[in-house]
Parts: sequence; C-alpha cells; structure tokens
Amino acid sequence: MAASKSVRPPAPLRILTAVPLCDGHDSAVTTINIELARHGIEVIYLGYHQSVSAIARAAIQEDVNVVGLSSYNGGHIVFFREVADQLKRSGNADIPLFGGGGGTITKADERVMRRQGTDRIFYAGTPLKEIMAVIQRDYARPAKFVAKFRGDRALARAITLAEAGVKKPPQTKPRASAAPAGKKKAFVVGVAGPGGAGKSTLIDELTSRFLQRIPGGRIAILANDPSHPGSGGAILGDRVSAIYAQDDRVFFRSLATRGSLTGLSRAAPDAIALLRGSGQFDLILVESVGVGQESDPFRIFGRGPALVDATLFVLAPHYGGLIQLQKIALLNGADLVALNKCDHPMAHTAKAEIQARLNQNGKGQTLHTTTAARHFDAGVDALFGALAGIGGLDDCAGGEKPCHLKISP
Ligand code: B12
Ligand SMILES: Nc1nc2c(ncn2[C@@H]2O[C@H](COP(=O)(O)OP(=O)(O)O)[C@@H](O)[C@H]2O)c(=O)[nH]1
Ligand SMILES: [Mg+2]
Repeated sequence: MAASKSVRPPAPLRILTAVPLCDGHDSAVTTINIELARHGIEVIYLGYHQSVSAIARAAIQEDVNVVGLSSYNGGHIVFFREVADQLKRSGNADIPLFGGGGGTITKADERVMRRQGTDRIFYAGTPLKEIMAVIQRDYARPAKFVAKFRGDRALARAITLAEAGVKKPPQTKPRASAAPAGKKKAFVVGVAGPGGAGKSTLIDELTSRFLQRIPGGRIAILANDPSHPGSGGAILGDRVSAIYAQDDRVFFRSLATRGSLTGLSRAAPDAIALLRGSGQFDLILVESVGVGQESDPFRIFGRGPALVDATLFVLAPHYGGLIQLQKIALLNGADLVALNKCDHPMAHTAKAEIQARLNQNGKGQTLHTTTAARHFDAGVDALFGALAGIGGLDDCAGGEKPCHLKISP
C-alpha cells in the first residue's frame, strides 16, 4: 500500500546534555545519552566541567527541546538556577531544564530548584524506561516559527524548521547566497574525511586561529553527524571537541543526517544558505560525517550546484595503503588537503604517499601536515593561513611550514 504523502513523521526531539562546572561524573550522563539515542532522540552532548554560559549558548544555538544536566558534586541549587536565569535573560525561557544526580540532589533541594526554574529531577533508582517515557511525553513538540526569537535563537530556529521540512514564513526564507548590501559575504569551506581523522579537532583549532587573527569576525560551524539507522536517534558529539566554540563570536550547530546518505543532513543546503544570508559570518565551516571513497558531500564534481566555496579533505595516517589512497575521489577535487595526526609514527610514510597522489593530479594542491591534538601547532597555523588566503579573510596567509614529526626510533 502506498504511504500517504501528507503524513510527515514527527521531527526527532533534540536534547542538550552536560555535566556542570567542577564535576567530572560523566558516567551517568553517558548511559543516559546512549539510552536517549536508542529511543530516537537526538542528543547534543556538551561534555563535563561545563559553565553556565557554555550550556545556555549551546541550548540556544542548537535550539533544543530541553536541557538535561547531570550533577553530582554539589552546588546544583545555584548552578541550575543560573542556567535557567541566563536562558530567561536572553529571551529563551521557553527552553526547559531538568536534571539528575543520584543521591546528591535531595527532594528538599528539588523543591527549591523547581521554584527557581528547573522542571524536574530524576532520582536514583528511576528506571531508564520511565525517564524516556517522561521525556517523550513532556518535551516533544512540533517545530514552529516564533516571531519574537532574536539573534542566534532566530537563526537556530530557522535551521530547525529547515531540518523538519516545515514550510517557512517569508521572514525566514533562506536568501540567495550573496549577502545583502552592507553585510558580510561569508567564505564557506566544506571539511570532509574519514571518521576519526580529526576533522572536528582541526575545525576547533582553526576556530582558535580565526578568533585570534580576525578581530571582530564571526565564524559559523555546521557539524553533521550520523543518525542511527534503526532508532533514528543520534549522539551529536562534535561539540565535545569544540573548546573554542565557547565564544559568542562562534555559532555552532549540530545536524543529524536523518537518513540522508550524502554525508550531510538534507537540510544542510538550506542551513548554509541561512547562515550566508544572515550576513553576519566571515567564515562558515561545514563538517561532513565520516565519508567513504566515493563520497562527494559538497557536490564539487558537478552533480548540482556546489554547496561550498572551497573544500578541505582531512586524512589521518591510517588510510590503509596506496591502493586505498587511489580510490578516494575527493582527493582529486579538494582545494586543501590535510594529513592530520602527524604525531603518529606512520605520518612520515603517509606524507610521502599522499604527496605523490596529489602530484599525479597535477593541480598544484598543497598537502598540509597537522597535529590538531596539539595546541599552537605550526601545521595548523599554515593551514589557516592558506585557507584565509583563498577566502580573502585577511592578509595573514602564511606559507606551509613542516610539521614536527615525532618519528619513533
Ligand atoms: C561512580 C562515582 C564516581 C566515579 C565517577 C566516574 C565517572 N566518570 O562518572 C569516580 C570514582 C571517578 C568518582 C570520583 C569522585 N567522586 Co564520586 N561517585 C560516584 C557514585 C558512586 C555513583 C555516581 C554514578 O555514576 N551513578 C550511576 C547513575 C547512572 O545512577 P544515578 O546516579 O542513580 O542516576 C539516576 C538519576 O540520577 C538519573 N540521572 C543522572 N544524571 C542524569 C542526567 C539526565 C540528563 C537524566 C535525564 C537523568 C539523570 O539517571 C539515573 C536513573 O536511575 C556517587 C554516589 C552516588 N550514589 O551518587 C559518588 C559521588 C557522586 N562522588 C562523590 C565524590 C566526593 C567524588 C570525588 C570528589 C571523590 C574524591 N575525593 O576524589 C571524585 C570527584 C570526581 C570529579 N572529577 O568530579 C560524592 C559527592 C558528594 C557530594 N556531592 O557532596 C558521591 C555522592 C559519593 C559520596 N556519597 O560521597 N565518583
Ligand atoms: N594523536 C592525535 N590524535 C588526534 C589528533 N587530532 C585529533 N585526534 C584525536 O582523534 C580522535 C578523533 O578526532 P575527531 O576530531 O573527533 O575526528 P573526526 O571524526 O574526523 O571529526 C579524538 O580522540 C581526537 O582527540 C592529532 O593530531 N593527533
Ligand atoms: Mg567530527
């Protein structure tokens, strides 16, 4: 029987989870995250030791249905109140807050916390099934346009509507890619590469260079992560690596693929257009999910209009040998190629092999060698310089410097 076209499956619920400042108890929230994703929920996990402003900023930019904090080390009465207050002060009091914390948060604490803006506390011994049922019952709601939203929340909601496939009112229609007069014209870079190569870590380090070198500039990051094909849920973990995204000059948004097999969410083209059209960003970095040999997430090979202005392909030394390298289509078209994890002993050989592969292309592609896990890495400096040079971001474009390979004896 043909499925009815008019029935749209409800958009997955999006929840931000985090552990407060000075608290490293992340085992509980990790269990909860997995369970939420198993129940079809998209989880944006911020990590442990997170500040009030980092949590509020992430909740706004991710446009979540609810914030869930896991708190064990005490201080919860003040901390939860501050998160609720910060959301309220920024005009986002509609984002509810709940939490859990084993034996630390008492019933008496909860009564005070409820008066101060916390919705509820899940206590020790509450079955996970019950927690999931309550969350689905009380926090799922259809995405709607809200005229009073301002700033990052308005932008975030427009992206949510694009993700949900909701017809947008005229005010939120993505504008053409050219920025309106007097506004910034963003340089959009697609970042692709196998899962685990260090794309997110590298993006974070590039963000730090941007913040240092482009005073007053604003950067957006669109991080695509896979949805679970069975449950439809997802753990959108790219924000955990995003140390430098804790800055109001950074707009960070996670997108789940929701069944799209291109390496990007189906909403990514609209989201990119919305970010470009906002006229407030100098640089937009779009991270694909971990891509395979035939992937072309940014349409650089002519199947439809290209989504980005330039492409960065990131590899780690474990790509599996020369033959594997030959098969990676994006190495033919990427404007910039980075060999990351140059602290690994295999990096030396990998550098020679990838360089030979790029030489065969005959396009003058430069191979950048980076160690994104290390702050102040000279290879990342050089990569940012090259990127800024192509994008005309400033005059800080530098030459490629060799990375400091730590080759084992
Ligand atoms: C495991 C544990 C540790 C592990 C943490 C491992 C990790 N990576 O998380 C280790 C051994 C490392 C550790 C270290 C410490 N710990 Co400790 N730890 C615990 C312990 C025994 C269990 C916590 C836990 O994970 N439980 C498992 C979860 C799944 O069960 P639950 O808590 O019942 O959770 C339920 C609900 O609360 C809810 N929930 C919880 N979070 C969330 C979040 C969301 C979004 C939702 C929806 C629901 C939800 O879900 C569950 C449903 O049943 C507690 C004691 C306790 N009973 O709470 C002490 C405890 C929290 N630790 C304590 C202390 C003091 C410490 C240390 C300071 C010890 C030290 N001196 O070094 C350090 C601090 C570490 C740090 N960096 O913060 C104290 C805190 C006292 C206080 N608040 O005043 C406690 C209470 C022990 C005690 N009685 O003294 N700890
Ligand atoms: N040794 C080493 N590890 C790195 C480097 N860059 C990233 N990593 C680690 O590699 C893992 C995957 O990184 P991530 O940025 O999430 O990869 P992605 O899947 O490509 O986005 C993380 O544990 C990072 O800390 C690096 O230069 N050297
Ligand atoms: Mg990533």
